[in-house]
Amino acid sequence: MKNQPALLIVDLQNDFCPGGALGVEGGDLIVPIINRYAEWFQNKGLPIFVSRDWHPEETKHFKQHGGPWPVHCVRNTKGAEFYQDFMLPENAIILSKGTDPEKHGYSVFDAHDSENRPFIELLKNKKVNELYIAGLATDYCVRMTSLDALKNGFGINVLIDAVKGVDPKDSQKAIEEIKSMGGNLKVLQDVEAELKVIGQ
Ligand code: VGL
Repeated sequence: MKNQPALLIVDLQNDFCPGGALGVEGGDLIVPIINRYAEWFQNKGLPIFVSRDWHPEETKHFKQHGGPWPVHCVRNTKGAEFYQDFMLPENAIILSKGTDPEKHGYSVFDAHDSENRPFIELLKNKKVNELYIAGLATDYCVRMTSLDALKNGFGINVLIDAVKGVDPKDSQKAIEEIKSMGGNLKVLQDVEAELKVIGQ
């Protein structure tokens, strides 16, 4: 089957960037690289999905309700907005996750678009079978999303120059795990070379 790629940018939100409630060290440094990936996919007319953590005020995801995390990415707050330097592509499809107060919602496969359509349905509609994954955080949402993608039969490419994790050791482990399950690791140069020949 022909490859039908799509870009997936995970949780590039204020609360996950330095200064945010759950700031990932260096999370802001990947933003210019992500903008480059987005430009390539946009110019080639390929789908771009952008996820966001979009929690209610009360969720078992937060410490005060028995979960592991400080309050972050509460929907319609500054912390949940996309990071200022991220150039949200015009045609990006926004996916919200973590909306169910009973679930963590780490994986983008738990996310829905504005019409409540699940991510996997959107992928199938667009006949996407290969994801290029960037964003935050390597050891949580990027990891869970990558493993879910593989489980569901999608090819995946983790863009290792465009992801950052909460814990460097856990992030390294996550990358190795993804690789051992069949995921590819790529950098901008690899993807530029692949996309250059599309549509020529
Ligand atoms: C995430 C920790 C808590 C993530 C979300 O987006 O990777 N990490 N909630």
